Amino acid sequence: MSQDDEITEGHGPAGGWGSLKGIASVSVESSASPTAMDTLRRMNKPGGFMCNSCAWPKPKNYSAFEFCENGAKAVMWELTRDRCTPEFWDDQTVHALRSWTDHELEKTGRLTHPMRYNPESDRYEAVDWDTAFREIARELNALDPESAVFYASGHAGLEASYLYALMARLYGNNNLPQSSNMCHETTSVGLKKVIGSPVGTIVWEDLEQTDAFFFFGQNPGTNSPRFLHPLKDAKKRGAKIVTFNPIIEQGLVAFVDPQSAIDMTTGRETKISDQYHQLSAGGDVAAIMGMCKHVIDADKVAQREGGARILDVEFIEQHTQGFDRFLASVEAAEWSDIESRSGLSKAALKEAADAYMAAERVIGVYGMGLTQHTHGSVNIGMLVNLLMLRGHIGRPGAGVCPVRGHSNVQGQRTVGIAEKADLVPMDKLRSLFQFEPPTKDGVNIVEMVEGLIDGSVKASVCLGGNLLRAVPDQQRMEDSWARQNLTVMISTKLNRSHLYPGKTAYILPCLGRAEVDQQATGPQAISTEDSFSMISGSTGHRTPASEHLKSELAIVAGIAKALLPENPNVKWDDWVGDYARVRDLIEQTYPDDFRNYNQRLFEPGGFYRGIAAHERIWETPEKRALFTTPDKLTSLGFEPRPGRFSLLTMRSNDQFNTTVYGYSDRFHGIEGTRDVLLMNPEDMKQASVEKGDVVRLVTDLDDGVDRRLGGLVVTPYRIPVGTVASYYPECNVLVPVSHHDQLSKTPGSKSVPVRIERDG
Ligand SMILES: Nc1nc2c(c(=O)[nH]1)N[C@H]1C(S)=C(S)[C@@H](COP(=O)(O)OP(=O)(O)OC[C@H]3O[C@@H](n4cnc5c(=O)[nH]c(N)nc54)[C@H](O)[C@@H]3O)O[C@H]1N2
Ligand SMILES: Nc1nc2c(c(=O)[nH]1)N[C@H]1C(S)=C(S)[C@@H](COP(=O)(O)OP(=O)(O)OC[C@H]3O[C@@H](n4cnc5c(=O)[nH]c(N)nc54)[C@H](O)[C@@H]3O)O[C@H]1N2
Ligand SMILES: [Mo]
Repeated sequence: MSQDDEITEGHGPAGGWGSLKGIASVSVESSASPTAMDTLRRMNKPGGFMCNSCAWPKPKNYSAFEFCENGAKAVMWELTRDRCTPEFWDDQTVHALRSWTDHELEKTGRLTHPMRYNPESDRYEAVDWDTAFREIARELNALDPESAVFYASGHAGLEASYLYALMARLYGNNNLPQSSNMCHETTSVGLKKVIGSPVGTIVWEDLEQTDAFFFFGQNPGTNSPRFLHPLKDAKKRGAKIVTFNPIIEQGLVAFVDPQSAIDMTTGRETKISDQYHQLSAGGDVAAIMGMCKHVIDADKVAQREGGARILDVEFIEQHTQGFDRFLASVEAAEWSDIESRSGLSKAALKEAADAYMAAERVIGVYGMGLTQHTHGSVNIGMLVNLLMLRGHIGRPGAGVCPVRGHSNVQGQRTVGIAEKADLVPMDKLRSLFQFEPPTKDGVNIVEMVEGLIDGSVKASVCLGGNLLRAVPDQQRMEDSWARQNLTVMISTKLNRSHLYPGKTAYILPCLGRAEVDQQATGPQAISTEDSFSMISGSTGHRTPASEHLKSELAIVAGIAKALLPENPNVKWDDWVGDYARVRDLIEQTYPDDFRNYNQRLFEPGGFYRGIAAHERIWETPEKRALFTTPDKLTSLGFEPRPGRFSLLTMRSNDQFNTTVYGYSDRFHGIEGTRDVLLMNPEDMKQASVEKGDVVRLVTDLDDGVDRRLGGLVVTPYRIPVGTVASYYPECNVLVPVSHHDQLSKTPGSKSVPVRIERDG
């Protein structure tokens, strides 16, 4: 290979000095306040505030620095001294700002005033809160309630989220889509279907007892770095880690603990993965099928030779259904299909199966690599099949661990932000608030996008997020979004969604998680639920970024009070004055989950909501856990053909979703740009492109819509043949809204069929 064909690679372990440099550079880039470090020390501890980044749990025995590179960046970003004030608009128009990058938009700093769009000047202008609430209410009341949507992005706490959902239902719809519709909805639907639980089954103690972690498409180094600490401890105990991922993720290769003085000064690394299997995107069904085939074969040998059974026969008999059919499909699967669909050899899968069989207790971890496919639910069913062969659900040290995204994304679902009416205890709402809750299901994100395109969605209220940038078919969305009668964005920073204002458009700036939330009865706490279903209180200590900010809860209540008729059982002012009263309502609505909510708010590590499948109680219609039989060995929704590649949209370690902190993705070895296309050198030959060529991707789907993204620089990379990768959110113009998981409608962002063309 010539010098020019050199493969780009990630460098350095996760953690270590690289993470401190990463934090330092965001600190400079964001102009974070000099006292930001004091704030970081209070993070994720009782009495402090809960990280506003990801949903990884907080241990009971917290350390002095209970934060990670990712969380520190998110906090620094929020604690910037930069402000996007009304004067910012003196020199800018909305249309001119469309040429700015996401990074430049957010770097304008924290929003300081409620702002209303003026179409004549093409600018946002400051407005007072009462006017904003009144006009938003007027616009919403002029519509059929079915045409308004209330989105939430997983940032807001349980109290504001409960009231947000209540407001939508009092107004008259269940149109409450959430960011998890683009994320772990596959879990909410697919995992629930097979084990009766829409969330993971493990708790913190299980991490300390397990013998093996199997990682399928989750990247802790970038997306949940605090996970690396229990992984390091597990490795010390001799536990094994086996990873399936098309891309080499540095955090799954090695870790230097930034909290350990010895590790830092000596550079001592903990090797994370014992086995790293670079499968093709969408290859998990086949890979797991191959492992199951090895396990079943080994069990047959054991039976023949009179040895101990490999399968947990008792568990399978007592707790599951569908095993015989699944067994038949394992026996029928051909190794040639398994190898070609997974991109892995029979021998590699034997190695993985051996590690699986050697472990008494196994945890299956997964993330977007399983959920964001056309057959993402099939992926999850397969992982559960594998775990159940040896009874690895609902016993110590074993279980299934979906790693959730936003800090309260799981909790928002728990307290009623749900578009599906049957997930909400409507009888409780009816008796508490004396109204008739809507019974019709609302829209999820895919249906919302379809509704925006066909014009049936006429108003959107967004509690957090940058929805326009996060959804599939982004280009088609931009025009449709701006056709709405009303857009309301409750935000902390300026983002692209603000630049496509509806006929009436508001940006409502809210407090950040680290800031003091002062109300009539004093400073308020909020609460969040993490990936392990632990609920923790959070109290901000910082002076708010502007005196004009309101809390998310106060903004929701402000809109609701203006919007809805008087109801003696609905006391918006009292609830804003004292959030403990909202927690009482949550407890009354969900008594099993939130028993003694206010008393338990600050228990170290949080209090446990309880998950039935953890106790081997299966809340499926069959009252059993289900083995599922896949109808094909791939989670892709398309077949290979010459010139067609499978595009995986990825995250850099310098971004939080649509928030781009900077352009240094050291874990992937990409510096100074995000406009890259990662390709296997073999594929480069096939496509007749060379390193440095500028290409465009065109979505390879015949539905009459032209989807293309140019300006991408070809970068040779260690990635399986047939799979190419580029960054999210830039690639969202390429993801067709119709390309989603069949069961849950989660967009298939990890496997988009594309062609490669020369650009320019
Ligand atoms: N720093 C940072 N932290 C974050 C976020 C962020 O953007 N930045 N986002 C937050 C949110 S909302 C979420 S949902 C989580 C997301 O966290 P993750 O679930 O980790 O999501 P991704 O990084 O999108 O993808 C995970 C991994 O899947 C792999 N993958 C892709 N396709 C396949 C496949 O077909 N099979 C397998 N086995 N693997 C595949 C990718 O290479 C990648 O390593 O992180 C949260 N935390
Ligand atoms: N192609 C592709 N598309 C994807 C994905 C992918 O992997 N590939 N991932 C999907 C996933 S997993 C998700 S979760 C979505 C995420 O998509 P979004 O919901 O858009 O992501 P956020 O990070 O919530 O959005 C960032 C904005 O939230 C606002 N914000 C930040 N903090 C707060 C706060 O405390 N309160 C309020 N009210 N606002 C705040 C800021 O204004 C900021 O601009 O994108 C999805 N889209
Ligand atoms: Mo997410």
